[in-house]
Amino acid sequence: MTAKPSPESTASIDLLMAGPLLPGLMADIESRYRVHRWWEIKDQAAFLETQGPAIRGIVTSGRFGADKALIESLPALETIVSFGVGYDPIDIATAQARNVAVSNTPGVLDDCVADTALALMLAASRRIVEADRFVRAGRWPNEGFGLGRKIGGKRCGVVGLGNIGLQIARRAEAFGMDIAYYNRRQRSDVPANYAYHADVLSLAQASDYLVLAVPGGAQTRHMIDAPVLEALGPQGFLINVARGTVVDETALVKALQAKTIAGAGLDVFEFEPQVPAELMSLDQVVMLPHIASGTFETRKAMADLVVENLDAWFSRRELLTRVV
Ligand code: 8YV
Repeated sequence: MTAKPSPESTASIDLLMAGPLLPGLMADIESRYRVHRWWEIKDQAAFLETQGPAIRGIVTSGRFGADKALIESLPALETIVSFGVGYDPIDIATAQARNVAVSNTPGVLDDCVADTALALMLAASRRIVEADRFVRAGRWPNEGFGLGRKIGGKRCGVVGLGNIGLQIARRAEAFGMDIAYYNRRQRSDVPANYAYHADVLSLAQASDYLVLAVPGGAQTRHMIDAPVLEALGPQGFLINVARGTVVDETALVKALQAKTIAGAGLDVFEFEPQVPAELMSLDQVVMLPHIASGTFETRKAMADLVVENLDAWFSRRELLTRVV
């Protein structure tokens, strides 16, 4: 960890915080910088006019982002420091055009996100959440529960073999699964037994579990559509720890209702926190409220990296984990 710049040197730096972050992270930044809480400002247009010219940094997250209008309304903006690896709600093109440096928090959350993918695979296949509901409802003394499906010996198709995808593959391998993947480019630095597919449709055809680990944004929007779900087939599960936008959610609901796929484990949704009402009654779906990185340990590491990026920028114009 690098030394923090002195509070005297940062106290006069104006930052815009896009939304509420972890309390400890906010307290740390607010104790050393002059922070303006965007979401608490009643007249944002008036604020931009009077105080906007002083803002040198935006602190945000993969949830709150920073759009074109906001970036363009801050003439002195130098950097956008974001909490989270995904930066799809940050307008990167506008940041680049304005010469604004952007950072995210890669690396530190790979384990927890991959753990969550495996948790969802197991939960959906072994019907863990449904079984819990069965016990709680007092049904055990009078009824049998039925069987789940084994994941060992099945085919795990990873969509996006980046840092997180690789951790998912390693874990799935440890559970006895065969690994295949789709990536923009074939990777030569991964085990030779990881079978490469040049398109998602062919990977879906060759998978029992299709696990999504690609970034969000326009390039991957609705990459998982009706034909891909059909290719996954009635024994197949869709697992999403990436972004809800990667999946055509209407097509997914239809496939689950018609049982043309076996089930799904979803940490993210197309219009989160709104979840399609149709999914609520389907036992073969396990749903989480976007918690894949949500452990004390990982969120602390992400918060530390946000602070390190901020301090590195304002002490020496560097970002440790720079996107652009
Ligand atoms: C965060 C995430 O919860 O890192 C990401 O891209 O989706 C999560 O780890 C999110 O970015 C914080 O809002």
